[in-house]
Amino acid sequence: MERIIAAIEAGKRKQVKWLIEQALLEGHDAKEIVDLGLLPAMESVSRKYHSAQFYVPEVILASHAMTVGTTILSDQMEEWSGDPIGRVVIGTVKGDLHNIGKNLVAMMLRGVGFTVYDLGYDVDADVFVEKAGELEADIICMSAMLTTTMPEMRKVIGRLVNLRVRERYIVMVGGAPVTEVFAKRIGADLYTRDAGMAALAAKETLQKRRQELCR
Ligand code: B12
Repeated sequence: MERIIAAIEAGKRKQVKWLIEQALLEGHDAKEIVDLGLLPAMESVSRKYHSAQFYVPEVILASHAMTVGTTILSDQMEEWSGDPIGRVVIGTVKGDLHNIGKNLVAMMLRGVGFTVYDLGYDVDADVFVEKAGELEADIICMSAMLTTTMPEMRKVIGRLVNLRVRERYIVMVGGAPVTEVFAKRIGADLYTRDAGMAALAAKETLQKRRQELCR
């Protein structure tokens, strides 16, 4: 795991790919590699960026190496054999290009059995609403990493309310500047601090909602 962390920090994409493939061959599972390799690597990159040891070019290289890792591990997690437990539409809100955290949330959701439609980053409020309708999603997940883009989340919820379809969806929000208080204030249903908790909370909340509808 230390070598994976070092390779991500150094932005060495080929090495990251090779090391993750080796780790999988040695029997480590995808979640373990995320928890002990990918997440600590990005935490370390964030710290180094914060303390000016890293600048934007190094962060971009590390992000690309991280994406190599999440792509390989997503493929692993997609090997879900049971019926999907629900549908999720996920994206990073308009004006925001940060997608590492969002990718991790998508991966974890797939890991617990959701079918996930990833809309990418810089996603317009109308696209969230249209795609959720088109794909008959159960959950809309929004990620924001900039304080300036957080209001986009409120905008999406506003659109759902105006179209009278708000009750159809569980709206889940997250990202480093997002808080429980903010989530409540904008009328979201769910907030969690990290990707692992997001997947479990999404599953639990959807199951609860279905049980309530059956009563
Ligand atoms: C990597 C990075 C970049 C990369 C992004 C690459 C990419 N492909 O994503 C690049 C270099 C492109 C970039 C650009 C910019 N960035 Co930047 N970036 C970062 C950095 C260093 C790390 C972010 C990250 O990936 N963290 C790791 C992931 C795993 O964590 P995470 O995203 O928080 O996700 C976790 C949780 O939040 C949660 N989660 C995330 N999404 C969701 C969604 C749901 C539904 C749920 C439930 C949970 C959840 O789960 C995840 C995993 O557990 C942060 C610093 C920091 N300390 O966070 C700055 C940071 C976010 N950037 C910042 C800024 C200002 C910018 C720029 C404006 C330029 C600049 N001056 O640096 C541009 C903006 C571009 C744009 N329009 O978006 C600021 C934001 C300040 C603010 N509060 O608004 C930060 C905080 C740095 C700082 N201290 O100044 N950045």
